[in-house]
Order: sequence, then structure tokens, then C-alpha cells
Amino acid sequence: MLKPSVLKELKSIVGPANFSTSPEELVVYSYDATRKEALPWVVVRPRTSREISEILRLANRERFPVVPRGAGTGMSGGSIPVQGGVVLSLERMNHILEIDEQNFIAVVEPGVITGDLQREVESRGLFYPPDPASRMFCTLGGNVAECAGGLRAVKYGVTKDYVLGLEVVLPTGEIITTGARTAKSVAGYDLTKLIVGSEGTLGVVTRITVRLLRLPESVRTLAAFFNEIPVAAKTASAIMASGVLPRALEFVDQTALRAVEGYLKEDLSHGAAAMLLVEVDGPAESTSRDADRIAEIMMQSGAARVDRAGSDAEREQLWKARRAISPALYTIKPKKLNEDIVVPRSRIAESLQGIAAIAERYGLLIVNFGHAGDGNIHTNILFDEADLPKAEAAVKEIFAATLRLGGSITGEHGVGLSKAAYLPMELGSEAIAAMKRIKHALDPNNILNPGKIFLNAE
Ligand code: 2HG
Ligand code: ZN
Repeated sequence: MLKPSVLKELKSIVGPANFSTSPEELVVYSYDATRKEALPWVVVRPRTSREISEILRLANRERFPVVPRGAGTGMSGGSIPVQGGVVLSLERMNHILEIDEQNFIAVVEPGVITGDLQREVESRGLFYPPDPASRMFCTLGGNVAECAGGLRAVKYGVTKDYVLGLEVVLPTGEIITTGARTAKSVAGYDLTKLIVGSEGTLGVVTRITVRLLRLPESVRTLAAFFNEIPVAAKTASAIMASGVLPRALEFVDQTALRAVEGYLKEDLSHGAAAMLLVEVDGPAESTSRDADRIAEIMMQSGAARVDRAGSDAEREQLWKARRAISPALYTIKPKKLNEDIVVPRSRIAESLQGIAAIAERYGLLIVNFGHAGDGNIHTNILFDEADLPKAEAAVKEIFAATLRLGGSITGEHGVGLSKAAYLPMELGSEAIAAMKRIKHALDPNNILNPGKIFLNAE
């Protein structure tokens, strides 16, 4: 807990309206999309990097934890204040500062909602490709902290592929800028890449410069329905091997389909066992040719039905359903462990087979959906509270199987709290020790987002 004099200092840095210790407000800042929770002692909502610098200097002097927070949509517990302390919400730093149409660049504050930036640049014929399923409520600061992926990563890559530079307040309070506004720069170590995906443990990002692309001229969307899951998985691999690179290639299994159909009260699939949702973009002549080619592959590979979205409204309908799977799965069981394992694309069918065997052995309901084009499948274990130990044991086996296939335990959600115990399985102790040396060099008193990524700080 903080001394009254320290609380007073904090309040004077951000102003009384942006400081709170009221129990109701603390609850609002205590959880994320994992539904794990821990109460902070204080919430502050700074407006400038200068204020953040003062807060972090105070935190080092008084040794209290500071936990940066975007919109709380994270999937690994990154913004949960597990050791109490101060939640530093970036919600007031929510301005698009610049869109440079000539140089294809946008500069934003971290609290900007990702979907708002997308809409704004699209109105000028530009394109910000990273597209997390939660884009209508997640923030760019959170996307940078976790290196968010999303639905278009298969063609366009993930957040780190678009961040050119950052302004960052280091844990010890210095304000630095990283990267450049140019297409190229090799001036010194690449601190931008180090900070992106560092889960709020190495600095507080206060300004983000991203590169933009030209908005593709045309987009076509197809949905294919299958009677058997392995056929859908093999079709996904066949599409990736065909030479046509879709901008999205999503897989949805039976349970996820039924859950989202019930949630949205729509019948998308007429009882199918799996769906592939595929989107291509580019010049109109090429998208129509690519869509034809993909439809052909789907039918040849054994799809029971292929639908093409005939209008923007139909496209939106399909994507709305896809984006709603994550919340919809809570309607099946009260608890879920949602993972984001990633395997080499060609091994998805094998990975799904292995997961099905684990589900059977543990008698657990395991659902799979997600970014098949990247090999990044959201394996969700749905269970009742009493089955938590079983679910955790199954997760460990799923991770081991993923690593055996040459994969990674997290493609886009980050380690946070959820995967800290499993990180050594993937990285080994020496790589983890090297990461901890970086953390210690930048945050000697371990005040910034402690308890995340690594099970212990030493
Ligand atoms: C998605 O792709 C998100 O919908 C959430 O990454 C995945 O809930 C999940 O497992
Ligand atoms: Zn995802």
C-alpha cells in the first residue's frame, strides 16, 4: 500500500480527476479478457509522457509496481496488476496525431482504438493491415505491447511489421524515441523491435509511428463448409500451397460454429463440421481470378459447399461471426483456457489430430478455430471449474506437442501470466536468463509490470 504522501504526489502529477482509489473504479481496472483479476491500489490516467515519466520516477523512489493498461482486451493477463500497485491507464492518450499521406505514415497515441485508425486511413485510400479480432475496442498501445496479430497476418504480417518508431518512457523515467519515419534505418540497436511485444515490461509506449499501405482496390470473401475437420485442415494447406496468397484464411470447427451461431442467433453453416473463411485482395481482375481458383481448390479438396459473399454487407456478416467466436465460447462452459499455439502451416492437420487425441484422453471439450493461414490455431479448452487441473495438464501436453511439430506456444496473445510457467519449455533457461538481463538493465527495481512473462524475477 502507498503512504498518504505518495498518493498525494501521484494525484498532483495527473490531477484529481485522473486519479482514483474508489473500490468501484479499481474493479474496472482489475481484469482483462482472460477473466483473471487482481485489484490495483490506485488508478491513474496520465495525459502526457512527461506525467508518465514523473510517475515512474516516483515508483522507483518508493518501489511500487506500475502496470500499463490499454483497453483490457488482452488474452494473457498482461494488464492485470498481480502485485497490486498503480494501474497506468493510457485511455486519455487517444489521439491520431498525424496521417502523412505522402509518406504513408500515421503517428498515434497509444490509446487510439485500432478500428478507428483503420477507418480514418481508409477514408483517405490508405490501409493499416494488422487486424485483431477485437479491433473495435482494442488499442494500438495494447497491440504494440503484445505484438498483436489478427485476421490478415497471413498476407500482411503482424503489428511489429508496421511499427517504424516509438516514443517510450523507460521504467526509470527517461523519455526516448526509437526507430525513424523513413522506410529504412539501421541507426543502432533496433529498440523498436525490442519494445514491440515486450508486454509492458520494458517501457510505457506513448507515441507510435506506423507505416501504411495503399488500400487494396478490391476484396473478395469465400466461405467453404466441410463435413469433416481433417478435410478442412488439408484444404487450408492446399490453398497455401497453390500460389494464391489470401489475406485471410480462417478455420472454424464444429463446436465454435455452433457456439457463434447460437450467440448471434444465425445459421451460418447448416450443421457443417468445419468452415474455412478466405479473403483475397488486390486489383479487381486478380481478386476475381484468385477467388475462382480458391473456390476450385475448395471443391476439389472435398468442400460440401462454397459460398461467395456477394456484397459488403454479406462480407461483414461473415467477419462479424468470426470475430464473435471468442466471447461466444463462454456460452458453452463457464471456464475456458484459450491458447494461440502456432505450428508450421503444413502441419496444421497433424496438430489438430494430436489435440483431438489429448481431448479424448482427458475427457475434455477442446475447440479449435483461428488463423489457419499462419498455422496459428486458437485451441480453447472449455470446462467446468472442478476440471481446472485436468485442463491445465492438457494445456501442457498441447504445448509439448506443438513444440515437437516445430511450433511456438504463443503466436499473438503473449506470455503474460497465462504462459509464464510454460515459457521454459520453448526457450530454455539460458535464453530466459538473457531476457531477464535485458529486463534488469532497463528496470533495475522491477517496478514495471512485474510478475509477467517470467515466473520469477531473479
Ligand atoms: C481471435 O482470433 C482472438 O478471435 C481470440 O485472437 C482468440 O479467444 C481466442 O482464443
Ligand atoms: Zn487470433
